[in-house]
Amino acid sequence: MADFSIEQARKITTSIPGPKSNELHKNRLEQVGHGVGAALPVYIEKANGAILVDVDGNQFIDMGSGIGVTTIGHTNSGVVEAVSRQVAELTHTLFTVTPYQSYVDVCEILNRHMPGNFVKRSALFNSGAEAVENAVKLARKFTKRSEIAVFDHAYHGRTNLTMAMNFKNMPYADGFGPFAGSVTHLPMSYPFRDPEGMTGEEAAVRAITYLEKRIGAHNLAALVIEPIQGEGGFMVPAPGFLKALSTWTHANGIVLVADEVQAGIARTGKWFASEYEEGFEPDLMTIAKGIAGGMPISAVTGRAEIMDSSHAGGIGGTFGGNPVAAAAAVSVLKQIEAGGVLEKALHIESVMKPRLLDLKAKFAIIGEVRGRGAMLALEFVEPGTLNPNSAAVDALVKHCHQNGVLVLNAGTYGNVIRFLPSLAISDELLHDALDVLAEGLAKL
Ligand code: PLZ
Repeated sequence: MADFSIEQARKITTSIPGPKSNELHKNRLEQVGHGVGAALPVYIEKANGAILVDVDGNQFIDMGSGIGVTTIGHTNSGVVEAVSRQVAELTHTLFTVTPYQSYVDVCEILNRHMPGNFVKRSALFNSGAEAVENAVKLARKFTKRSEIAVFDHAYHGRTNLTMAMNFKNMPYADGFGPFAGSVTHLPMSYPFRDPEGMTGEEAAVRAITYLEKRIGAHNLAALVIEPIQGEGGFMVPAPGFLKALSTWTHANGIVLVADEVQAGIARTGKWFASEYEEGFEPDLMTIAKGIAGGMPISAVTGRAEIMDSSHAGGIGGTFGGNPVAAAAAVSVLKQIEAGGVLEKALHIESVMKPRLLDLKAKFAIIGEVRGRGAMLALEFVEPGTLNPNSAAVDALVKHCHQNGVLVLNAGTYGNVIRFLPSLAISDELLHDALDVLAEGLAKL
């Protein structure tokens, strides 16, 4: 991660967005459907490491990585080389027509690293939502049951089934119904907002009791959970919660699906966020985002008997595991295997957490600092209460953007700022980004 083609520094020389971005945005609004949003309409021309360069020449510190995608850094040289080589050799066959080796290589590496002492297999797709859809298909086929359960504050995608699995109506579902049925929403372990002192086991009993009364364990095909919630606001469940759910699903023949789309692939300092809780043993994992340095590819990895439960031809898609995306994924996964990447995520936590805690001590609107590795967040409240403070988040995000730090909001109440920096980021850039945030807090 040492050589950078773009100076790793923040540089703002125009108003934000700059004049060229404004010009492009005017045209975009005429050409692109308005349902496609834009958190910060600066038009990006190139990127490298942890820096984005816009068409006006401004340089932003990227604290979002395209929502946790360019985890090993923008235009990582290994990924660039693998993609360039692959694109000149073979771009498509459709793996289910005539196969190629790189698809199998991606599966083999994921199988090797998914936790759990059982035989694993994988299948590849294009997006996180598609992986979630396929995990549910396989769980239903395997169990011959129809019902699935998800958690409050969850996010699983934008397809019809995954819209029904998300928690928030706005912006994901409003007006887009009718929705898929057989989806039950359960209370999540949310330590900051749960009754004081509630343990993970107690939070699990709350969810399980609801499910047993409302649906019946024997009707349940799958329980789908993000081991650390992403869009919902980086909630890390109370210790014991994930393990208790795991014990219960396994005792009742329910397929446990860990949605690792946002928290997985080195982001939290382990291959998978699920590994943080001993005794939490997912049967299937959905994997996407950070797997291929920005190329679109996703996976379902899990127990061989569940992965094999579909008849041949039941699982697939034209572009799933495309050769170019697969080549990028092999490069990323091999770089993680080579060492140093997981350690870097933990190092980022060791730099950022103390500073975020320091800000919490100074500013009463910060209710909680949470997350793991390079997946950290601040939840904002009205001082002395649990009332969500989304106005503070809006103002702070704007301040950061104006000053060349790309941060993202999150949370059911829009009151969370999340940090998903690239693991190629230097300590200097992290401190610089946090200085800008601190300045914004002082100004509020
Ligand atoms: N599961 C846990 O975080 C995607 C959404 C961006 P896709 N999260 C970012 C947006 O506004 O559309 C996500 C996730 C978890 C599934 C998904 C869906 O992944 O690749 O966006 O389909």
